[in-house]
Order: sequence, then C-alpha cells, then structure tokens
Amino acid sequence: MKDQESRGVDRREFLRTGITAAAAVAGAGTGAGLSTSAAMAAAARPPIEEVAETFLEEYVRDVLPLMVASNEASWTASTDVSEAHSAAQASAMEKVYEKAGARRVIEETSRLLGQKDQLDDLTIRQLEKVRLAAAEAPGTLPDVVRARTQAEAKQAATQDGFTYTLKREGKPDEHPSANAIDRALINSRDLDERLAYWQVAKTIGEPLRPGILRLRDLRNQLARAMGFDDFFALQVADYGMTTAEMIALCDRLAAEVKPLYAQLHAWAKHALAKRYKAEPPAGKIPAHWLPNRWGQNWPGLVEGVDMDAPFKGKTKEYIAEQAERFYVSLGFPKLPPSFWRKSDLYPADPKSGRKKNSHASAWHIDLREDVRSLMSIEPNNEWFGTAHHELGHIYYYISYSRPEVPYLLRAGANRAFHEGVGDLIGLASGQRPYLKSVGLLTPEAEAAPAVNFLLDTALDGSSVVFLPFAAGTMTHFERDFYAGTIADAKLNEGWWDHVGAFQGIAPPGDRPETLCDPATKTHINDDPAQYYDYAIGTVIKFQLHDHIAREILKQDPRDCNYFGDARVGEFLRGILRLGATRDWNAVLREATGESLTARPMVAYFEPLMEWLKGQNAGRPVGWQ
Ligand code: X8Z
Ligand code: ZN
Repeated sequence: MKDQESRGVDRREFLRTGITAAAAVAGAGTGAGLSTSAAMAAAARPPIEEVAETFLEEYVRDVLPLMVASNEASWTASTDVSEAHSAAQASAMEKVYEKAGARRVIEETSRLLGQKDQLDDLTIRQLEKVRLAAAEAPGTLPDVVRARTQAEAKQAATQDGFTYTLKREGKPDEHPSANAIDRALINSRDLDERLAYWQVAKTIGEPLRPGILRLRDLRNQLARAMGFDDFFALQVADYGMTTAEMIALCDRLAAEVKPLYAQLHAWAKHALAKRYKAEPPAGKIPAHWLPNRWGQNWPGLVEGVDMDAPFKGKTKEYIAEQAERFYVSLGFPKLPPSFWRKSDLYPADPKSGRKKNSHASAWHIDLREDVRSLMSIEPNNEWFGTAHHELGHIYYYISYSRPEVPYLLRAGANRAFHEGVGDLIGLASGQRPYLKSVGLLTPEAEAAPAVNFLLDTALDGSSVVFLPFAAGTMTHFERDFYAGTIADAKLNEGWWDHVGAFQGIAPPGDRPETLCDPATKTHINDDPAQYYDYAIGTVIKFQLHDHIAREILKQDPRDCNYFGDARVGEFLRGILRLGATRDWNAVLREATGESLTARPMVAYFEPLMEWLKGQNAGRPVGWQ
C-alpha cells in the first residue's frame, strides 16, 4: 500500500465511487460473494445510475490531481509568503476551477440531480458536492472566477505578510507577532498597555479593507449566477439549509446560552475591574479589557487557576506530541511520519525573514495519506487546546480516507462535525483527572474548588463565551455583509452593532471607517461565510461529550477521563470513518439519541450558573 501511495495516485482508487465501492464492501471477504453481489448490483442499477457513476469517476480523475497540486501551492504560499508563491497558488487554483466549474459539469450535474428518484443515495451526495463546488467557480463566468481567485490570493498574501508595528512613547518601534499580542492581552494588567496592544491588533484591518469589499462582490456575483441569493446562501447550502434556517438555528443556540452568558459577563466585568483597579463599567465591557483580540474567549480570568503554569517547563514539541498521545491512547494510529516531516508546527524564526500564516489550520493535501498542520505552537494552554483541535481534523481525515468512502465524500458529516471533534478531545484534555494523570495539574489548580475549573471552561476555548461571537456576531455580520444590508462605508459600524448586541462588548473609542475591524478576523478573509461551523461544532462537542461520559465511561461529564479508553475511540471512529456518506442529522441522532441541541452544554454548566447568581447578587446583569 505504502509503495503505491508514494508513486502517486492510483487510478483504480479514483474509480471507486458511489455504489461501486458499496458493492465491493458488501461482498468483501468471500471471493464468490464479491462477484455475485457486484453483478447483482450492476444488474439492478438503472441506466441513469450508471451514467452518473461514470460521470463522477471522470470528474474525480480530472479534478483530483489538479486539486492536489493546488493544495500544494496553497500550502507553500501559506508557509512561505512571497509574490511568486501567491501567483503560483492563484494559477494552480484556476486550473482546478476550470475543470470543477466547467459548463458541462454544471449542466450534467443539474440534469442528473433532476432524476434523483432513480439514483443511489451515495451518488446523490457526491453529485451535490460536485454541484456546490461548481457553484464556487462557474465556467460560465470565467473572467469573474479568475478575478476572484487572484483577489483571494492577494488578500491571503496581504494578511499573512502583514507586520504589526507597536509605537509607544519613549520606546523604539516594536513588531509583535500575533502570539505576542495574544500574550499581552492575556497577561498585561496595565490598561494603557492593553489599549496599545488592542489597537495594534486592529491595524491589519486597514490594508485588508479594499480586498474584502472586492471579494464580497466577486463571490456574490458567482453565487448569484448559479441561482443562490448570495455567497452566504451558497456556503450554508452544504448543510442542506437555507440562510433563514441557519440564522434561526444560530439564534436558537445563542438564546439557549444567553442567560449563562449574561451571568458570566457580569462576573467578568467585576473581576476585570478589580484586576485593573478600575470602576466596573455600567453596561458593555470595553474590548481592550478582554484577554482576546475579538473577545471570543476569555482565558486567564480565574484567580488560582493558572492554566499556563504547568507548561512553563515544557517544550513546544511536547504540546504536539502530547496531543497525539491522547488520540493514540483511544486507539487511533500514530500520525504518519510524513505528518511530522511535512507539517509546519512552530513559529518561524524571526531572523529567517520567512513569513507564514499565523492562524492554525489542518490540511488534507491529497484526500489520502498526506495530512499536515500549520501552527505556531508555543508551550502554553492556548496552544495545548489548539493542537488537540487541529489533530481532530487530522484524525478525521485519516479515518475517512478508506476505499469505501468516495473521494467526493471525504469530508465531515458536515463542516461543524469537523470542527467539533478536535474540540471534544480538547475538552477531554482539560478534565482534571486526565491533567493530574499526566502531571499537568498544579497543586493550586488541584486544590481549587471545582466551580473555578468549570468557570475557566465556560470562559475559555469554544464554550459559553464563544457562542455569542460565533453564532451571533460573526454569523450575523457575514449574513448582512453578503446580503448587502451593511453599507460599504459602514462596515465598522455594522460590526460593532453586532458585537454590542450579542457580546455586550464596546470598542474603546471611535472606530473610523478607514479601518476594518471585521477583516482582522482571519475567517472573514479566507474562510468566508462559514463561522457558524464553530458555533454548531461547539454544541455538538458537548452533546458527544455528555454521551461519552455518561453512557460509555459512566463518569461525571465534569470530572472524567477518556485517556486510554478504547471504547471511546471506537465510538468516535464510528462517526469519523463515515465521512460525508450519511445525513448529518441522522449521524448525530444515532450517536447521541438527540437532535442538535445546547441542552447538554447548558446542563454541563448548571452548578456554575447557581454559583454565578450568588456572586452577581445585587449587580445589574446584562448591558442594554
Ligand atoms: O480557526 C479555528 C481553528 C482552525 S480550524 C484554530 N478556530 C476558530 C478561531 O480560532 O476563531 C477554533 C475555534 C474557533
Ligand atoms: Zn478547526
């Protein structure tokens, strides 16, 4: 097998799409059974099914090699920013789009999907993926596709090549990395210094502003030509949902955690006021008070629970290796040597002059064995969580890369599942029994009351504080942005309206419209109209965790240990290995017994809610 992989892509693998693969699996093991069932499947197949299968085979044969080349070019452009790499990335992407969005592909997909009643479910699923990929780059508008591809590569280069410059009176200019800005916002107790770092974090929005406006128009133009209301509607369609349904879902999730968020907001405001020796603000929290550039999570607020402390003596390599050990302990394989060889896991040496994307990501280069991650790991709690998150993507890739899953369905049950898996292991890796067992629990943290730990979990990572940002601010801003209901001259105003309403956070002073605060969030530029993935992923994470702790481990969900438990691994692999071959609602219901709901998430924090109400007694809660 290994030999074959290193020689490149095996054509026979391409050809295993749709029912062809299913039939091969059904008959596997018995030589005679294989040919009989394959023959029976062939005989029973309506002619249109055969046409569809041939179409899909040819599509994969044509598109996959171009996609692999394009992924390689994007990887190079993201890990070593230069004009030449950016141009190569755009040119490789154009080649994919030329094939994937070809007029014939659009016409044939729509013709075949018009006869769904005669098609196999797996075939329909693959055709839907082909249809959505074509809608991203319709060959009917080649000039617009080209313009968009180039604008995207340019925006990525502007973002990834940006240098922050911190100017402070009486000090020489500094050029902090994104990691350094994050550290300052977590650790500094000096409000002037905090403001300086917060403001410098927002300077990247200005050069990104023209590009994001142009990208919005190009993305919309293509999506509308393909019959979608706008680009946001096209991205949501991957869930089989409309924009209105997605917004209603996100609003429901945000509403379910709102009472708890309001209590956390009131508590944090007073805790921070004490920390900065300032008066608690009457309503919203000033953005530069919070320990994150967007207020999307609030780490380090709980006194006595210093989650960074255990990592002080550790190396950056330890972070990645310990995350791998967690997955391996559940029965997942060790990461392939190529992962360690080809990934780019640590900060670039500033002396090297090399610039790389500063945001973590996981890559499935060839939809087979070539999996990589791009990170800038430092030994601290934030990167500990992020490393578990990224390896969740990697183990998802590995689990569904098997012959039974057609290439076109080597994706998550939906994109939110992909985000939720690593976060789930991140949640598990933050449980005290596990931390204690691997020596990552300081005596102070061990002695701290359980509610302090719960509080830290609610504030940090993808959790309670995160939902108003993900389901609220980001999702609503992008919906409005692509629908055109926010004027070009009012992007900051529109952004801060949402931040204020959903998160109860206010900017420290005027935000001129020459800046562009939404574009400081990487996903707005390079993962557009998809942030609800993280909101839904967060909710799924708590659903899965609740099931694993109660039904599999028979342990308290707030005090449990997955490490070394093969049953947990088996349960997870049962979901991961399906890829996108099944409807995500069904996968979730079968795995947990429930449809999508924040119920287990709210239940997880029930004791915290009671505690917060006590702490906040007599204080105004909310910010309106
Ligand atoms: O972007 C990410 C991952 C990569 S898929 C690190 N996350 C979101 C963010 O950083 O804004 C994980 C949580 C939310
Ligand atoms: Zn992710």
